[in-house]
Order: sequence, then C-alpha cells, then structure tokens
Amino acid sequence: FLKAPKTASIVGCPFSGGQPKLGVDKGPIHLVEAGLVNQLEELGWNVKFDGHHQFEDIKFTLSSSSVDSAAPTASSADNDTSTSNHWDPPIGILKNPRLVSRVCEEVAKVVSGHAKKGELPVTLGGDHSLAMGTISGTLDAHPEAGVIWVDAHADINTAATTESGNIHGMPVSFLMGLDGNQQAFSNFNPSPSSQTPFAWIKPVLKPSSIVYIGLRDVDAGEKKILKQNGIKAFSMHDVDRYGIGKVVEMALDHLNANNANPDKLRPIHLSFDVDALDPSVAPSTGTPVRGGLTFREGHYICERIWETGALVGLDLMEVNPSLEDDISVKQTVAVGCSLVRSALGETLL
Ligand code: NNH
Ligand code: MN
Ligand code: MN
Ligand code: MN
Repeated sequence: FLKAPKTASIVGCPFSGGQPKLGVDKGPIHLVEAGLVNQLEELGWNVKFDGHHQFEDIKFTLSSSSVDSAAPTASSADNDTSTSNHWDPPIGILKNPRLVSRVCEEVAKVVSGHAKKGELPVTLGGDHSLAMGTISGTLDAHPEAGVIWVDAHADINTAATTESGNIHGMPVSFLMGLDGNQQAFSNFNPSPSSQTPFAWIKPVLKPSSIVYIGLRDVDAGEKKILKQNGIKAFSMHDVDRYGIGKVVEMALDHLNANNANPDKLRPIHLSFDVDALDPSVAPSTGTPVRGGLTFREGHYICERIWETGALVGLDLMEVNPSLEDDISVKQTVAVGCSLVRSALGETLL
C-alpha cells in the first residue's frame, strides 16, 4: 500500500532583531528561492509553505503603543535604526527586547500549531533568538523533547552575563529560566498595554534536556553557566578527539539517558546555527569563527538524527545573504538547503 507522505511545514522567519547586522532577515527568502520546497517534495514530503511570516504588525503595534515607563527614554537619535528604536529602548543592555519577545511569542504559536497537527516544523532564520519561539513551540507539543544545539556559540548568556546585549546570544537562558534574567526583569515596570518581555516563556527546558555540538567561542560567563548546570557540551575539541560519529552517539545517549520514558526514544528538536560550520563551508553568517565543522560533519549530524526517527522540530539559523561575495552567499545558501534535506531524510545511497 501507499503510505501518505509526511508533512513538513516551512516557517520562514525574516527577522534580525536579535543581533545588529542587517541581512540575516533575508536568509529564509534566499533558502526558499534556492528551491528548498521543491527539494523536500522530491524527497517525498508534503510541504506546507504559505509565504514568510511578516512581523510588521508586531512592529506597528509596538511602535504605536507607548513605551514602558521603567525603560530609559533618552535613548539614541532616530537615525540609529541598527541598534535600537525609540519605541523599544534597551532594557539593561539588551537590544530590541520587546520586539524579539513578541516575534518569538508568535513563532512559538505557529510552531506548536504545526507540531500538534503531527507536522514537522522547519523554521528558517533569521537570527538565533528565534529559537526561543521554536523550542517553546516544540516543547508545548512534545513536552518530553530534547534539544540538540549545533553552534559555534552556546547562546546561553543571561541579562547578567551578556557583553554584547544581542539577544541571539541568550535564547537558551530564557528557555531554562536562569537566574540572571529573573533579576534583570524583576524591577521592570511594564505599561498597561504591554507585558514584561519574555514573561510568556515557560522556562521548561531542563539543563539535562539539551546537548551542544560544535562549540568553540563560548564567553567566560557562559562557561560558568554550563558548568554550574552540568550541561552536556561537545566542543570542536571533542569532535577532533572522538570523531563526529562518536560525538553524535554520545549526544543521543545523553538525551535518552535522561528520558522520562526509557522504552521510547526521546523526540528531538535540532537547532542548527549555520556558523557551527567552518567559515570556509558557510562564509555568509554574522559571527563566523574559524575551526568549525566540515561539510560532512555538519551533514552527518543531520543524517544521524533523521535516522533515529525522533526528529520533531528543525531550525536552520543565521544565514546572512548580505555578507561576503556572491559566490559565498550561493555556497552558504546551498549548504543550508542541503543540511535541511539531510535532516529530512536525503540519503547518500
Ligand atoms: N556569545 C556572543 C554573544 O552573546 C556571540 C553570540 N553570537 C552568535 N551565537 N552568533 O550563535 O553576543
Ligand atoms: Mn505557516
Ligand atoms: Mn546561535
Ligand atoms: Mn553561532
């Protein structure tokens, strides 16, 4: 008999508010224009894609409602749009907190909606702050899911440790409800028309429910957080020592050892920051760090996770088509599509 094809829902998120470089919002548009939808259909997927999500209405609502009273209002000239809007001034040093929060809240609803229908949400970024939305959405639909976070960076800074104030370096701390954030927002006074940014997030991601692969640029404050919380992380050093095959087995074992239901494989959300790859493989990204994953190592991770049959959510983040030359952009976009195909079952033979 014929098995009905599985459905993948593409969630295109042209959003760059979690970091200062323009262009990362064009990532999803380039990935789709490169033919991703067709490519997944050719793998046998039923692909749902009804256009990229527009966050303009969120911007409009925020900009037309008054700014929260506790926020500093003396902020910057109006022409300085790259860092902050007068309607979304920094909280502490966190940039665009209201916008990032509202966008992620919307993404969480979309992802959870798709996942609850039994579809596989494939979110295309956009910057990695979006993972607050995607992982909240996945955990809403699959509370027992574990996360594999592939990145050069740990993205676990809190409001107390971040040096940049870029929220794409912080999503994991909000998903875990770490202390440094509670404190920073505890004396924040939202206006009647708004709520405290990120208060909507249910901090249900347990430290034992995430594993990192590919780390090589982790801030001092983040190293402390990883140690204090006993979070499993495989750096590039570990990839060199054990090889990618062993590293992925150890990552899967770790998640499944912490499974509430030991007879069942744990559902997996894969959050892939393209900067995990070496800049020679994926040059067009905002914060490239040398010494990254090879083309094959990146693809192996995706293939092996697909092979488990446990994938319930996928993010491909931080492709920035405005950075580097045309050839680099093409290469990065092509690699992005190819990682998604691998995670959705493209086999070599
Ligand atoms: N750790 C730095 C920060 O918090 C860099 C984060 N940049 C990323 N993360 N691209 O994936 O700002
Ligand atoms: Mn949709
Ligand atoms: Mn990241
Ligand atoms: Mn990164």
